[in-house]
Amino acid sequence: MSSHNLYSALRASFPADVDTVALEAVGGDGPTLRYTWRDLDEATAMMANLLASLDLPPGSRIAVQVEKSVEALMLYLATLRAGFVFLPLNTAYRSAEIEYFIGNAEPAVVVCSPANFGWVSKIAFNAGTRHVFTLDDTRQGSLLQRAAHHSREHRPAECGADDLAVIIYTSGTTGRSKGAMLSHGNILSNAQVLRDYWGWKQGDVLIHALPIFHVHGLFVAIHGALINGSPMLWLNKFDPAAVVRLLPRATVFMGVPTLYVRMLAEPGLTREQAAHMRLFISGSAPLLIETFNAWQERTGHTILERYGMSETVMLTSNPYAADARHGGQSERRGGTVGFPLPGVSLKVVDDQGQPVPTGDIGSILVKGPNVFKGYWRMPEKTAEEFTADGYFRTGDVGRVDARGYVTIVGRSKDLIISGGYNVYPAEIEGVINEMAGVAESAVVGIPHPDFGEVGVALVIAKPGAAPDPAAILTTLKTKLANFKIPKHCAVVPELPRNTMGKVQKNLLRDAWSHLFKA
Ligand code: MLC
Ligand code: AMP
Repeated sequence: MSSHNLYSALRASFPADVDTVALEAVGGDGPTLRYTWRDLDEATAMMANLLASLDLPPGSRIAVQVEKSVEALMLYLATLRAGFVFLPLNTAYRSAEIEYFIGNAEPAVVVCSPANFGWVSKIAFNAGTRHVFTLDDTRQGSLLQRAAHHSREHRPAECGADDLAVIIYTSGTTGRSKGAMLSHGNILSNAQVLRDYWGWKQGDVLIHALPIFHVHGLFVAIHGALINGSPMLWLNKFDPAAVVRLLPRATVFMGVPTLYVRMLAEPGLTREQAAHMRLFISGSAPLLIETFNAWQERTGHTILERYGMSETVMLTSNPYAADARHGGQSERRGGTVGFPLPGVSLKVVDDQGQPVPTGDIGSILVKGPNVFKGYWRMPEKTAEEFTADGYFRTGDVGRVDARGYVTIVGRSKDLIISGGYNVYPAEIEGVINEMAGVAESAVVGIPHPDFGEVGVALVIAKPGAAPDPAAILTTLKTKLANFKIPKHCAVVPELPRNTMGKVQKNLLRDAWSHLFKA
């Protein structure tokens, strides 16, 4: 039986009339394109049949680094449908990063943009990948050409709830990225909980403006709409003015805080323009209370903030309506991430792993059907991140107040979240430290009005050397994804250290925190 195949569950929620519009691709330079539910079903069948025809071993990974498009979404759904494992890759990743992911995941199939075929296929074939297809955001490339020869009918593969559906790479505090393994059951259970908790209903229309290579855009947004049979207004790239223009035709919007900050800069964002909307959701990074308040004032809507991560999908959410589990509280409280979602068990513990008193700060641990199956081929790392009683260590630091609201106050992991993307200082420091004339470096996150937080690189020169900060940033750009590049670099005489000799990043953050203050 195929009842645990995530695609089957989504397909079962399509509206009865499959000839209505499921996706309207708007914006950009191209024409507006409309895709019906039938298009979605048939195109994913054709792609799933193509994948099935390749005679791949069970559990094969399909690694995908392509620009956002409806066809890229179809490829994701087709991979689920065919029972293979989808591996999305940020389009910003450069060759060294892609080489690592492909080498580590050993995908059977790689799909890349036609423009990158030369270098990506070389990496893939060297790593033993048998098939490399191309797809761009204007429906060109070998993937669609090949899929066109396949049947529009396809029976979803039989899957168990614990079978792998997706691997999402998350960077590590030390060492290389880890592939978080999510099962059909992990993702589906979370989608069902969110459908109920956020009150999805008939008539909802989602504006989809996030990238689809991370949890927020790929799971929370897409599954939210599909599992409710709701159409999406689809933007391949976020454009604040375009989103504001679409508000009267939509009911739900999801964004990282930077998207809200940019929309607030649009004069067209008014109470009238947002009157048709039912729900604005924010997550992936802390939403500043100023943004929360400004949004309320401008639009009359209270943003609902939620919290999650790649390893767990969504964990907590402010209430959409009265939450009976919490005395019927319905307030969306700015600065908090709300209550643990139904089915999620969350505790805050001290350094000994003991629960702290209500309101005290500690490490956040979680358990639930949404929590992942472990890191790809890293059993020791997986074991380290789980407690003996099966809780996953999020690396986030927070508290739960007497009313049950969770607040994230910081992170124990050395992580910068910039515009909703995670940046690990250790990775950037490693690349800078290899450069000529550099003795050592420290990368810290400081406040930024647009991205929330950005990296600053502080570099110690080798004796007699004078490395050029601008050249350091230029070299970094050739090696790392653009969102990881620090927004400022300075050569400094020394780095503050504690008695153990460890660099005191908190002091550096304080010293540089005013750099981008408005
Ligand atoms: C782009 N740049 C960034 C950046 N995005 N720098 C830091 N942080 C970012 N997030 C770089 C660009 O390459 C460019 O550099 C310069 O900054 C200005 O770019 P821009 O034109 O302003 O950026 P834009 O293309 O408009 O992208 C900004 C953005 C995008 C906010 C739309 O970053 C975005 O879509 N963020 C969403 C990320 C997301 O979906 N996260 C969810 C993760 S899931 P240069 O040098 O080229 O000028 C997760 C779990 C959960 O966290 O809970 O949801
Ligand atoms: P990722 O590894 O990309 O999935 O990022 C997950 C991390 O993003 C979490 O561990 C948190 O640190 C952070 N995060 C997600 N949502 C929120 C939020 N609403 N507020 C603060 N931090 C968040």
